[in-house]
Amino acid sequence: MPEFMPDIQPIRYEGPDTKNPLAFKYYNPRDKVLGKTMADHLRFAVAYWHTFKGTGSDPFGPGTILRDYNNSSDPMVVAEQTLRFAFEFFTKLGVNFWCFHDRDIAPEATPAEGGLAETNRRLDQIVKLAGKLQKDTGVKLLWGTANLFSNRRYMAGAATNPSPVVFAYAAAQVKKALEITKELGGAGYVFWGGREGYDTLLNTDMGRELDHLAAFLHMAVDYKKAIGFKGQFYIEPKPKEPTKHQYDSDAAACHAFLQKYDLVEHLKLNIEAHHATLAGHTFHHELAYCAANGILGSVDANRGDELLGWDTDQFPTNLYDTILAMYIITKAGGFTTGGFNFDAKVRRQSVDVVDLFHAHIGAMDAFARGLKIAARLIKDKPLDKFVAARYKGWDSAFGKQIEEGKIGFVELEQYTMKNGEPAVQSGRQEMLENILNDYIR
Ligand code: XLS
Ligand code: NI
Ligand code: NI
Repeated sequence: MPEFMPDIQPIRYEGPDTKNPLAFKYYNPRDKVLGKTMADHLRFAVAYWHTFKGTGSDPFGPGTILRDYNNSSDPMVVAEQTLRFAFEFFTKLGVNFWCFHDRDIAPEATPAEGGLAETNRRLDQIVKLAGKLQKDTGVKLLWGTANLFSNRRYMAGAATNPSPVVFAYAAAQVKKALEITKELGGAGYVFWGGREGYDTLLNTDMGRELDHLAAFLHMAVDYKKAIGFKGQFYIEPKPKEPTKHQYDSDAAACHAFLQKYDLVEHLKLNIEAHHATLAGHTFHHELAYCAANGILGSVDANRGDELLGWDTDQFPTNLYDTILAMYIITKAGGFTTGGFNFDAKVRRQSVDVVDLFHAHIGAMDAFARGLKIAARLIKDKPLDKFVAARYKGWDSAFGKQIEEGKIGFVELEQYTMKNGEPAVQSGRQEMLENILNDYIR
């Protein structure tokens, strides 16, 4: 098989002092941090859609990015060439995982070409090749998913569509996506509510749509059991885009939905950094919410732009974000089935293959550096010690009585009458921010 990128050598770790832009400065996969290799902590994955199917198009113009693997008029030849390019990219970059939507890897057939049956046949053909390439390279599938938002049939949603006929089509599509994810040994499967939301409430029965979304997820859980798929299910919060309001708007909204419909034992969350920001939260907040509630599953790593209000899907480079993410994730026990999927795309002017490498190398280094700094914070405990001291009143006999539900308002009133005005204590935010900065070395 001829190489697609003969000029690019496998990316190696060269350490922080290297001036080679095609080398890792911090990500050394075999390096051990807190008793685990960096590769095992970080479980990096490449997102097929942005990295291999992204063309740089925006609302003002078509794509700018031309790739050699797109050089055929036969879409199945393009699909095979894209897959081969992708596995060469994974191998040269040194990532162990990938993620895809069904429609990223194989082109959907029109009704005239044979509809769903032909679409599924095409998928099977590509999945067979993907299985072989996975075996040859050792690269694994972090998660699969279905694209339930691009085709015009899904313009009013998939599981939340006003028509049961569309609901059925979406179910058929997810059934197949689960089968191929299982076949490729996927560690997980993601449900992101593509167009599950509304553009206007004037035409929407919200309560009914939410019931339908839950019914759909229960059917997926049943089918997962039926075929013996062992991967973890995730739901991915996002507040808006493409709809004005998405039902799975943030971690807390997803958690409430999963609890209401008895789904919380079946799905964890896939937190995307910039979806958090779009929801008016920090990435740190969404991860911390999940950790506090035992629903942290996986991460879509990217960032937005503070001056642009839409989903820019840029590669993550902000060290505060990566340090705090690694701090929360590592303290919560680290990933089991999940990992960091770079749900990010290069900018419209970054038209060269080498730009894909720079983007991923920078993001991987940012998380590796974040991991090392977080590990030092975890070992030295400057923040943990402060937090423990701040809450120490709850460790007293009095605090314990409240936490254990042994006393109520009557006793608390008596206590307050006796003890009077509480002493206040500084939150020391500025000192803590300085401590955090001090660890960035
Ligand atoms: C879109 C989502 C999407 C999911 C997978 O904003 O992030 O890429 O991760 O469907
Ligand atoms: Ni996104
Ligand atoms: Ni995503």
